[in-house]
Amino acid sequence: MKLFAESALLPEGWRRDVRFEIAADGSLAEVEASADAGGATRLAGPVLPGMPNLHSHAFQRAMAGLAERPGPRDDSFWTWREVMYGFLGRLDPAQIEAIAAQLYVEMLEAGYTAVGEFHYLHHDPQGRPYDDLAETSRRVLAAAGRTGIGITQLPVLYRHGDFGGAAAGPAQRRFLNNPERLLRLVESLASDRRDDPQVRIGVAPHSLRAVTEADLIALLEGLAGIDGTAPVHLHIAEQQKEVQDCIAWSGQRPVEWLLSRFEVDPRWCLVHATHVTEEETRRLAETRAVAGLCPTTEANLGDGIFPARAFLEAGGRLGIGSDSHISVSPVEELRWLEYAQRLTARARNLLTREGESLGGFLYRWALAGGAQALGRPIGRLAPGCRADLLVLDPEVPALLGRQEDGLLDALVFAGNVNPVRDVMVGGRWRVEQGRHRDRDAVFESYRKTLKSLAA
Ligand code: NGQ
Ligand code: ZN
Repeated sequence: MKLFAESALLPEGWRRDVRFEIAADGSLAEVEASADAGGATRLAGPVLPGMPNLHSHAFQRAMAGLAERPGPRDDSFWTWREVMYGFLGRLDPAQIEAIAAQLYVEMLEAGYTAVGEFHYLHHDPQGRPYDDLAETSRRVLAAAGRTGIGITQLPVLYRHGDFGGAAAGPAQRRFLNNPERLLRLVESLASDRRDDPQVRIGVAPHSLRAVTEADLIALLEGLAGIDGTAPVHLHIAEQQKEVQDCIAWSGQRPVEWLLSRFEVDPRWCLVHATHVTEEETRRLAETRAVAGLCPTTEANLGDGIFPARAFLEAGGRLGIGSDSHISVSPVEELRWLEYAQRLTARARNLLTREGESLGGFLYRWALAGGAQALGRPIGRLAPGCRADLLVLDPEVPALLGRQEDGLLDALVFAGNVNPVRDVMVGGRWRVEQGRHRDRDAVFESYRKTLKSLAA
């Protein structure tokens, strides 16, 4: 297949008259700028690489908005978590798949072409493993396959309820595995999907609350025997209480604890490293691991504000995720990353250098960090990478007359009416004129699922 764009964002910058040649395996075979259209299909507007969404708990899409009324006590992350636990206690595998498919349709229409699924809902409501240990993992992969989004699935190791190996509570029993059993699950998925260019399997120790040092060592050692370069994600230092509890237990802060014991490298992604000191910020940047930020969820849960400016100045890498899916929009994540900094510093244009486009900078930065964290050849319109691209509608009022990085500034700061027109993932069109091809059918199963959950 050959495509032609009048304007496209390539790794070397914006280029005009770009011809893309797509190989049968869904990767880009050739990308040529200042080319002739020849017989190539002309795209309807400017082209961007699709955005990776590096952090998702798919099932939470169906509870978005259900925890927005004050309860009898002060509400917090921890009271939200109780609501979330109550919600997930009833989900069955078919419902998990239907919710994930709905979410992935929404992600694709919003311009996310790959997702990092931090998957921990492994067992039945009583905590018994399904006959197939990977039952729910496969359901989520099926939802990704059906909708077409690329996926890095990160089966979660969750073993304990708090720091120091405290016992998990009854609401957490659906999550629990030991390293050996989780590794069996990972190995089975990884061997099934070895030749699927749309899927990568990694691991996710849930948080330092949910695994001990010995668990983490066993997990990483086992993973080395399955896939030595697989991504490793974990939640870290999201809440102040979590930091205080970590200090009480170990004398160290979470990021400090991790960096002093493990060789954190570029295949790691530390999600919501909200509460970090200046020194932790600098040391984390030096590891070249990705800081996974989910600004709309972090705002919704009252987490706090990651020191993104200091982190970027120290050479840090970051990417975005929609996490709880209170919002499914790369525009909103990128915008709130900057806005939180503006509101605390009471200043403007903070996350980039003099003269540089902020929208352009944020979009490129999240492409690179997201691709690194998901461990797949994505985020770049270059030969050998997946053909994951977005065609913007040039007739949307907010983008009218804007070009190149000016277009990205308008997109990130004023793109409230979604201007994503067509979306290709792995060489296949999944969204056309703003609609996912299976939108209606996927929505019907989602409607049934919500109805049965309400009953
Ligand atoms: C999660 N979500 O695993 O879904 C977590 C909350 C926890 C976010 N951190 C539960 N946003 O961290 O214990
Ligand atoms: Zn999370």
